[in-house]
Amino acid sequence: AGLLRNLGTLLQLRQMHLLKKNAYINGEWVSAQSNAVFPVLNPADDAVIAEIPDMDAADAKIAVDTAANTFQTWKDTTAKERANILRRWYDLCVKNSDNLAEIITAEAGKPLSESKSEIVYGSSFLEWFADTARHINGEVVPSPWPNKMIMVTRQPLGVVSVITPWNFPFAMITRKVGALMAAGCTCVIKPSEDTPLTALAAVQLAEEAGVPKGVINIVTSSRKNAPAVGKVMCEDPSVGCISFTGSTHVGVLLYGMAAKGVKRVCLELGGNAPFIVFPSADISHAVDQAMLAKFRNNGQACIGANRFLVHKDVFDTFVQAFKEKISKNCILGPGTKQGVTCGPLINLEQTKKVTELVEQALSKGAKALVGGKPAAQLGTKFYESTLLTEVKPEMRIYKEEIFGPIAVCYKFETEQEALQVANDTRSGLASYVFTKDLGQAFRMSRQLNFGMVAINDGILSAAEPPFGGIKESGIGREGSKHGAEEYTDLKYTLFSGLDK
Ligand code: TXE
Repeated sequence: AGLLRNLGTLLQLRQMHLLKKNAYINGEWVSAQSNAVFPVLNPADDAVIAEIPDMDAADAKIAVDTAANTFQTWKDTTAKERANILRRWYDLCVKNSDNLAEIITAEAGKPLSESKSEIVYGSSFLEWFADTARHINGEVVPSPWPNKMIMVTRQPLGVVSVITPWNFPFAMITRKVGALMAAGCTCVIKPSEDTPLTALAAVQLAEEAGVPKGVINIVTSSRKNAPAVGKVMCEDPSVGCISFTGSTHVGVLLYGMAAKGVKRVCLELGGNAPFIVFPSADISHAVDQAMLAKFRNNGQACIGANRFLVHKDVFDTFVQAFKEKISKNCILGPGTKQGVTCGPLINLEQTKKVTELVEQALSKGAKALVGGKPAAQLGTKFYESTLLTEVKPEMRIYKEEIFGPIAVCYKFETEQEALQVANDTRSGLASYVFTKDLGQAFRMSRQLNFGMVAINDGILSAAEPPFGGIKESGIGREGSKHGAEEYTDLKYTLFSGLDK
């Protein structure tokens, strides 16, 4: 019954060829060597959408070897060739955006409108890195010695192992693969077990765009096999870099394995973003932005606002307006349904985590002004959009990345207190500040210990700025002119004696 129900969803796809059910190695759509498969579920109704290869270490090794062999020729392509391929891939993603969006919604659960936005956002990295490819420049440095020349060039790192999460299953692939291809690297991707179909569809379009076989390889695996696949992807000597987006826990594990081979890492891990509202702020604007910063993708975003710190003078006004907006605008349901703004959570583990965090907070005195429990009548993975007040720093929900539709509010009295509370976390990814006081905005920008600070805005990711965090939120930057450089090493060549 489950399969039939989902066939209904997927038949809306105009391009059925984008629905791939095999992994992709050396330009071939392949099964696992063991022939094992695992199911991909629709989180809205728990139905099986597809069964795809459950690969293990042996398959990962083949993929890494393929990427290593292909690197020998790919590294010598011109920047212009790589730029043209990326541009064609970008064009195809835009052309197929409706189909790609349907696949995202089927396996990630987000509303179709959000899936479409993700395609626009994710594709923008391919366009950006098509341009960037031709600007990864070296330099010639004045030499301290007469008649000698110092040349500095940027060399691609080789094979990049790409491990991605389920929350932005398309954009996390394009942001990494666009950058590493621009730099001249090849890759093996292990997409999340929850959302492999989007990754496979994106790579089908890469093939159509003319990406040569072996440049991009995809190893699909269940959660059970992820550690074995991950070990090969981190420890094989021909891998030059591990690029990971996911939990801090797994990031630390991969970093440890990379350390054994002294490999480069690019880690984009969890956040605990403060959203600070000062008395001078335009409160109605702040509430609109809070809705975006909190409820986009149902709270499952690493830059999602995790703690709302609101000045005592505007606390009641902000909370009241926020409560009204949540009650009115958060419409729960399957992502395919017209008018739905909040889909299910991705899986049972995430639903359990959110449920426990809220239960613990309520039991210790927090108050739910809206929501506060699972929306079990809709399915096993739905949770009510929730607003909590009376939250204390000792509660887990205050300290941990919630990754769900729970807005947690805390009242502060002084700028100093807001800063101290905001910085009191081991994470350092995104932060948000609402104020009309320019001096205050400047002080916040300087003193907030986060990789990204948005002043009077609730959305800050794009292809142009450098995306990334400090402290336990990660290492390295994605997007921007720096994103492709992450996948290069500087090489210094000294020219001497050539004038003799
Ligand atoms: O992440 P995992 P999960 C945070 C968020 C969330 C929590 C747990 O707080 O609640 O992490 O989510 C692969 N070797 N973020 O469990 O486990 C896994 O298969 C190799 C923040 O989904 O880190 C998937 O492809 N790979 C975040 C990827 O790691 C392994 C996005 C991410 O899964 C592996 C997601 C192993 N041993 C969660 N174990 C963000 N920064 O946006 C797991 N994986």
